[in-house]
Amino acid sequence: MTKRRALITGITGQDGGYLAEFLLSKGYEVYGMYRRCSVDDHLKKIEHLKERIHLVQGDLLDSYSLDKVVKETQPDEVYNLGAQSQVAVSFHQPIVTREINWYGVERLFKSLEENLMKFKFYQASTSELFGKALETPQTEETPFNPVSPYASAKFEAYNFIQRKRKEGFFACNGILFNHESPRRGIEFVTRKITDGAARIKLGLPQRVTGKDYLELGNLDSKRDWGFAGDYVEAMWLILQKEKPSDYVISTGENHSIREFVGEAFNLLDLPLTWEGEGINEKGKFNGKTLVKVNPEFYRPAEVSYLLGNSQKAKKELGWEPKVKFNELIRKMVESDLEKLKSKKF
Ligand code: G4F
Repeated sequence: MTKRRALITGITGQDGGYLAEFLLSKGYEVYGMYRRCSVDDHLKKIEHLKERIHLVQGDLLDSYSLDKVVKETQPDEVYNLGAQSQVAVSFHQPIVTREINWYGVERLFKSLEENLMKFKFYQASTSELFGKALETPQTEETPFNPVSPYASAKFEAYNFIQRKRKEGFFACNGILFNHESPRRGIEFVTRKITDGAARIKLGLPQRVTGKDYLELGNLDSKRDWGFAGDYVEAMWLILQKEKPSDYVISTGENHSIREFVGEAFNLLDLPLTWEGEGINEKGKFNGKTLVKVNPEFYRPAEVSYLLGNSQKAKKELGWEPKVKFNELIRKMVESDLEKLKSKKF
């Protein structure tokens, strides 16, 4: 029997690697698309997969390259994970964000439509679409209220996918809430915290600032954090349904950034006490300041409260998250400690 072929865009990102591993375990032939400029840095992240998947060069900004990738790979299933994924960056680079996160989806879909008879398409949609959420918890029925250029672009892509479905294509949106892991980039708050806390524990300076304390932005915002390894299974399940649809994927539990910080430091036997408010708030251990607020990390428009309800995914896909909040932080903290101890940073 011929193997089913999957094309993953954004193969060098956190989810790309986990999804490739998952699809390999299901017997797929996996093609991972990467951008030329990401070769040096990011391919390291999927070093362990290089012998088992096919790497193809392509860019969501370039239709010519997408045509080539589609013709070469002829996928049965396409997982569009490639994106400018940093919300904060989108405020400074709204145009490139829109080009990749919205028009990039249209370009890729056009290539698929023009070159293939049949394919299934998974679009990485996001809980950022809910923005200043209009109801809690958020479900597939909750109206969107995006507040960042990142979310606006993803909103247009979401609508595009729904239009394609109405035209008869098997196209689905996975509305994934935040999902983290030891492979998360340091630009995101969870990994910044676990790396930063592990450095403090080992007496090492912070990665970017070189300081002996961790600097963060808004400590009050709340996120529904799950484990990326659990969430890639949901992506696959979404494409295995008989009928295409959109699904919220979340844990149903949320926590503030402050709680995440507290738990990470607790795991390292550095229990913090919090003093002050707003930009003057500090996290201290034995009188020493280990965490400070720096308004530089505030966003022009903040999404302050996200909480998902993934009952539809549970009912229709049989999907439920396995890794809980504390376990997720433990995995990340332990991994960072180990990496730093073996100087893999
Ligand atoms: O970790 P974050 O940067 O993730 P964010 O913005 O929620 O977006 C992530 O999840 C989305 C799913 O909902 C994805 F669509 C998106 O691609 C990405 O993966 O920030 C989380 C929260 C924010 O409220 C932010 O203001 O943490 C707050 N925060 C506080 N201090 C910080 C910091 N965020 C970052 N990155 N760095 C800080 O120092």
